[in-house]
Amino acid sequence: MADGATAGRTPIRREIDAVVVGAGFGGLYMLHKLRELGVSVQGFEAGSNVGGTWYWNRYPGARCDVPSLFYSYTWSEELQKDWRWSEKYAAQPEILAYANHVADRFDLRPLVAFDTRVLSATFDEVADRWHIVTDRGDDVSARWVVMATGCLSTPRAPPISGVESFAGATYHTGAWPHEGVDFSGRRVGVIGTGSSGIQSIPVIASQAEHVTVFQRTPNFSVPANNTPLTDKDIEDFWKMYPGYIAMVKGPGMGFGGNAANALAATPEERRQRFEEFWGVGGAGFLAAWGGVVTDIDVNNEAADFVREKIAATVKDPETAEALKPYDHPIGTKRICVDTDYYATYNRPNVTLVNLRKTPIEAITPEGVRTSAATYPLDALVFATGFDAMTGALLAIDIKGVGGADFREAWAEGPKAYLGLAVAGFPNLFIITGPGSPSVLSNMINSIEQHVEWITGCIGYMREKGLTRIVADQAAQEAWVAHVARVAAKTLFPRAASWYMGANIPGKPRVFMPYIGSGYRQKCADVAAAGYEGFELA
Ligand code: N01
Repeated sequence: MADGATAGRTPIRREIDAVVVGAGFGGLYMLHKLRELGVSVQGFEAGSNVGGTWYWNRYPGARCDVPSLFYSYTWSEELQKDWRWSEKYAAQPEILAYANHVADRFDLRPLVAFDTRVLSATFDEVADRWHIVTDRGDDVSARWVVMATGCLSTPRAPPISGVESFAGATYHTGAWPHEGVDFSGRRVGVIGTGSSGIQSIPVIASQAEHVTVFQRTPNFSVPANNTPLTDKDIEDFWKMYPGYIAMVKGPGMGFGGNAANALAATPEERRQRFEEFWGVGGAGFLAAWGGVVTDIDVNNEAADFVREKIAATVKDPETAEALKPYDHPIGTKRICVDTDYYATYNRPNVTLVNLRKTPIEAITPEGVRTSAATYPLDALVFATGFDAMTGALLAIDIKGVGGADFREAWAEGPKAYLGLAVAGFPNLFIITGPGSPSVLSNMINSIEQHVEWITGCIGYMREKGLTRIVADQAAQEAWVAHVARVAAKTLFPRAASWYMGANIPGKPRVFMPYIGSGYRQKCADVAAAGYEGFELA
């Protein structure tokens, strides 16, 4: 189906059982499960097609940092067997093709109104129903609302002075033009060196006349060592599949990491194992030893190891030094996974500008002016990230019981029971919300667990003839405190990361994902106890 197929449609005005907001991996599976349950459901999606994050993030080099075979739904073994990934780490077009394949194969598209942004959701406490209003004039009444709005779906560009005066083209990695961008013969500036910058810079540099990277904070990056997937890889995958399923469906959602005790090993053994994991590549580097994200000494060794790799790769010593991260323990900002990132700085057409030494003063019609120089540019790429985990939810005007304002409820930071539901906002569920493992886990596994839990809950309510479920304030507070306590035992709060909300000026600093163990079991226990911690009516 072509993008924009719902353009010009008539507004939807109907009573329905459930609304699902978002048609990324979370929304697609939620739609499928609700329809299977016999629930009438309407999806809304701001994009012109399915795919969510993979629909929007089309920048050059965009690729998953979870191996493709594990970045696949597990709920249909036939689907899993039919789809053949071509590479260890799939590139964005292939992942988007997979999302489209799922939508077609399970006939999910007719359930979704595309090009439609949900503006508001208002709870009618007499009828126990939500009123959903969209920017296309839809007005839908639904018993349940599921927010499958994504964790990294609200791109953010910093308000640098003069940005609107720039005469060249500007792009954001999180909202990349569908037709692609040809940088041949152009002088390109890239602001930002998180995962998006680190993935896109080598590809842009291979095309552009010159790339100037404006780096404020260096990040740790591990090589992907991406390879094509062979028949043998697929065979091996299926051999270990039952064990993998047992792990992800186990009590902890795969948390626990590698138990290898770094402190019981010699420095040579520790180094040897870091080297092995570096050779394999990918974010799994952090699991080389237990304790990398909890013990600062182990962490320092891992960080030193990566800094040595940077020094060994980047020929210019000043550039190498500027690329070494020192401001946060490794892993406490999302570790980046790259292809040729550090080596790209050996290219004659790439310049690194260290904004810690020479900050940006303004963007001018010609380019970027720092305290030391002006860099003339034809194009400027913002790889400056997202208002993570809360941005998409807070963009919707949500009013709960007694007119409770969702934005006010989260004014001091997000508060959700199990990351799934919010006190004061009945019959509203969040997929991979703050307070759940979410972005610290394999998102596909977490999405499946939430979708299945929500489906079970809605099924239970229908069976019992219940019209309202709402998180209990005390249960929510206890969970939020637990999430914070667990995070405080790790090194994560030491970083000014988007996990902490630190990339958005004024955003409350709260460690948003849940990093404890036993999450899946906890959710199952809550359900088994008749939805303990919820009030049902
Ligand atoms: O965003 P980021 P991202 N002047 O927030 C810089 C996922 N993801 O899009 O750290 C100059 O990490 C900012 O600098 P600083 C993944 O979970 C996954 O790269 O604030 N610079 C930083 O360098 C990831 O973590 C993949 O000092 C400014 C950068 O912009 C998450 O998405 C691929 C600035 C933003 O980095 C977000 O990644 C891509 C300013 N005023 C993304 N403001 C996969 O591999 C901000 N910056 C699956």
